[in-house]
Amino acid sequence: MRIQIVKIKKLVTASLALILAPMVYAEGDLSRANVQTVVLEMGTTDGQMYFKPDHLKFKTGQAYKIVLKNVDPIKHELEAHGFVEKIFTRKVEIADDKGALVAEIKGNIREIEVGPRTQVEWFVVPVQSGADIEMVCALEGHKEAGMHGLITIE
Ligand SMILES: [Cu+2]
Repeated sequence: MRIQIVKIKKLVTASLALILAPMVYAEGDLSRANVQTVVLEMGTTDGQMYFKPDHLKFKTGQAYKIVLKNVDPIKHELEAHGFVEKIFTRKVEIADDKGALVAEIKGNIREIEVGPRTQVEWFVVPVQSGADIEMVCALEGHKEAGMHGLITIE
C-alpha cells in the first residue's frame, strides 16, 4: 500500500513536470511573451511623405509586433541600420487582404520594403538601448520629401 502511494506520487510529479515544461519554456521566451503592437504608417499628405509617428519608442527585453502599414498608392521602405543592430528579429509575416498567410520570413532583416496599400508585420525584441537612431525611407527622394524619423530604445 505504502509503495503504491509513493509510486502514485512519483507519477503525479512526473506528469505535472511534463504538463508544466512547455509553460516554463514559453515564460522564458522573451520573443513570444506579452507582445505589444506598434503601428508605423507610411504615406503622403499634400506632397509631404511621412512616417506616422515619426518617433518610435521601445524597451529592451519587450517583444513587439511592428506593423509597417503603407497607405500610399506607391511603395515605401523602412531602413534603420542602427535599429537592426540592436534587436533580435523573430520573424516577418506577410498576409493577403483576407488575412491568409503569404509568407513568414525568419532571420536577420536589414530593410523592409512595403508595396502600395499593403502591410507587413515585423516581430522583434530590442536587446540594446540607443537614442536618436535614424529611420528613413531610402527610396530616391523620399527622405527629402519628409520620410524620416527617430527611434529610441530604453
Ligand atoms: Cu518612401
